[in-house]
Amino acid sequence: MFKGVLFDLDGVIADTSTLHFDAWKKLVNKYFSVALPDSIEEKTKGVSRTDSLKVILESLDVVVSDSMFQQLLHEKNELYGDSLNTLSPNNILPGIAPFISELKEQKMKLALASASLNGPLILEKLALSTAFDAVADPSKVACGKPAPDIFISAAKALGLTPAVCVGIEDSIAGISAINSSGAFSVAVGKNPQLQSANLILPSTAELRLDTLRIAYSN
Ligand code: B16
Ligand code: MG
Repeated sequence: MFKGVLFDLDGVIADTSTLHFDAWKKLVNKYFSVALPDSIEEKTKGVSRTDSLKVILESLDVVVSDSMFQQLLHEKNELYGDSLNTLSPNNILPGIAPFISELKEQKMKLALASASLNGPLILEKLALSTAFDAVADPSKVACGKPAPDIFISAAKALGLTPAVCVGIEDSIAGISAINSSGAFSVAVGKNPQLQSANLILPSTAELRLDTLRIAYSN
C-alpha cells in the first residue's frame, strides 16, 4: 500500500489556476495589445513561470530582450500576487479539506509538489501550512514539470520512494511528471489529454482514500 500523497497546488488544492492565467492575459494585453487565446492556458498549467512566459511569447511570435523577459516575469508575479490578497480557506477546492483530514487520520504522509514559488504563501492563506509534512522547493530542482524532479524531491522529503506515493495533478505536464517519477498518478479534471494518468477523477470532490487504495492495488 502507498504511504505518501504528493499534492499539486494550483488546480488541485486551490482554485488559483485561473488567477495565473488572468495575470498573464493582463500582462500580454498591456505590453503587446493582443488578447491571449484561451487555448494557451493548458500549456501554462503546472509549468514554471519562466517556461510559461516562453510558451506565451512563442505563441505570440514575439522575441524580447533578457531584461524585458525579467521585467515581464516580475510584473506577472505582481499581478498574480495582488490577486492572492483576498485568498482564504474559501478558495480550497471541493472535497480537499475532508480528504486531507482522512489521509492524516490514516497516518499518510503529505507533501506539496507544486511548481509555484508562491506555494508556502498560498498554503498559509488557505490555513493549510501545518497539514503538510514537507513542501518541495521548486527553486531547488533542476527541471520543472513535465520532468519528474519536483515529485521525486517531494517523496524524498517524506523519506519515501516515489513507488510508494500517489501524486495528484490537474495538468498534463504534471501527470507526465508523476508518471516519470514512478509514483501512482491521479488526475483530477475532464480534459481528455489527462488520459495517461493511472486514475482519472472528474473533480477533487471525488478524492477518497478508499478509491485511491483500490486503484493503487490493482
Ligand atoms: P508561480 P502547480 C503552477 O502551480 C501553476 O499551475 C502554473 O500555472 C504556474 O506558472 C507555476 O505554478 C508557477 O507559479 O509563478 O507562482 O511560481 O499547478 O504546479 O501547483
Ligand atoms: Mg496544477
